[in-house]
Amino acid sequence: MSKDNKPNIFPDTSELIEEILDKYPKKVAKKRAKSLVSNDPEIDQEIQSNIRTIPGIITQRGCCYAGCKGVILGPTRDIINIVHGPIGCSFYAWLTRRNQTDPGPDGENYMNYCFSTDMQDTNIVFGGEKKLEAAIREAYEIFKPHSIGVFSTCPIGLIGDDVHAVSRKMKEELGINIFGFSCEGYKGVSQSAGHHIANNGIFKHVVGLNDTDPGGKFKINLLGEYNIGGDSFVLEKYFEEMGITLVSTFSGNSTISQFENAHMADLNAVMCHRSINYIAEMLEKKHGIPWIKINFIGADATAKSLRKIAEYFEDEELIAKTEEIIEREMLEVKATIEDVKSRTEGKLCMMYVGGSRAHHYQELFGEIGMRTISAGYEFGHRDDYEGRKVIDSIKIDADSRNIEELDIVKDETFWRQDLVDKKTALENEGFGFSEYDGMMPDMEKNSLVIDDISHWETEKLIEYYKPDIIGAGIKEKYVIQKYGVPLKQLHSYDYGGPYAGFKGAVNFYKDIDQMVNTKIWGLIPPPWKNEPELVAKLAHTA
Ligand code: CFM
Repeated sequence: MSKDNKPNIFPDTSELIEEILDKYPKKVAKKRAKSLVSNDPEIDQEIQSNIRTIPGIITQRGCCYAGCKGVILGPTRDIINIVHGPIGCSFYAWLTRRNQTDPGPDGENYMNYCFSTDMQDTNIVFGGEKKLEAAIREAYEIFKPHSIGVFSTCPIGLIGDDVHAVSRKMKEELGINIFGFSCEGYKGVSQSAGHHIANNGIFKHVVGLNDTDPGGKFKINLLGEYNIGGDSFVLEKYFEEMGITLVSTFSGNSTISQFENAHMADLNAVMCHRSINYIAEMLEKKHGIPWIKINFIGADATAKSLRKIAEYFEDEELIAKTEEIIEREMLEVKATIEDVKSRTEGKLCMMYVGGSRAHHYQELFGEIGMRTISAGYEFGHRDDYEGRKVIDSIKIDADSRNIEELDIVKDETFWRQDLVDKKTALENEGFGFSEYDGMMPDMEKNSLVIDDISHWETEKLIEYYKPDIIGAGIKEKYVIQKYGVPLKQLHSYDYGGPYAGFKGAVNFYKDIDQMVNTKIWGLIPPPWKNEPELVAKLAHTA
């Protein structure tokens, strides 16, 4: 035991795993067992992920449409995104993700609107293509946008409306860019399929439309940063100060016009590997633009990422400016850590978020001395857990085969041989490109890694580990709080943030300090403590 009475090495998890699985029918237990791994960072371990959730298990996953419309295209302000489907699918399309935007110099911002074709019984029976045409025309007449995206919900695929044909027809009629996504909710096993479909659609219909040089000496795209709670605003300031031209961000605080120009950048910096690695790969294949993995969650991670970008450009002035920013910002970071650490050191957290965040936030918690005893993704793939080295060994199943892989060929006109050569030269000096080692090597021995965690499993873990805080989402929040454990929403940040960059790290330390040190949740007895509880057994085991 260390001086704060917390064990230095996490306890063996075999008993806990057994207890969790024991509740499941045999077949289910066998399947779930492959998604619960007692971590050992020293060895390669396989975790089952990106497969269908077993019916009956309460998952936190979203759908393909959520990943396409909500996650990737949702934060882009100057495109009208029409949801083709019943009105209910549009509720969560309306600013529930806290992806912020500034209105831009032209004020073209449709994010505070909600566009839906509002499909009714008759449209389901007789087809909704005419209604979609009318909706596109109406949206165009009112707003005169220069792009419209159409997003298919489940019934659209079932009744066979061709959103692509309608988009092509309307593109011709109205003379603006209009394109559709076959992102029906049931496609794939989670929102991850929607990310891929959105990446493909933007690459096919938008990227490369504008060859104007965006100007500046150092041009980058920031991929996989969505401006939740204003994160991108913090990062944009650093880039501006460094003299870096941010050609495009996919897709926090972004515009479609930026995407059109993305192939003119010199480097792709990838933040959320899960949701956007496809664009990075395609830009490299088609244009020769290299990509690096960066992370702006955590002060040390931010410093490391800014340095890596500066080093890539091999410019003394840029490197010096970067160091100046880091030194300046670290003053507040260090002072805040010094203040809060005595109250947060040794506390335990657990984290279950969609993809990258369950990994990225561990470092941020670590900076104030907190340890992650268990973490997992809702929909990450094996490479997000184990690193990209496993990509070739991932079995392609029917669900992933369903998602189109674009056939990308070299663009001779806009091929950056200079960048290809630069990459080779830097690689020879040990600079890492196209790398992501995943979450598991960064986690402690005996920490429990769980893919697509269920409510039952979460409850068992709370009883067993008694964590000081859990980072997850709205679907878990109130159940966990009733267990007396504070919950920080790591999707929407509740009402807080920004949490990216140095400023964001400072905000996070302060918020977490307050949360893990309040007694309030322990003072509210949950209903099951005072009221009778019904307990049932599964019929097959009774
Ligand atoms: Fe990437 Fe995201 Fe995430 Fe994600 Fe998401 Fe999100 Fe997330 Mo919620 S793109 S994978 S699909 S970092 S919306 S901004 S917080 S589940 S961990």
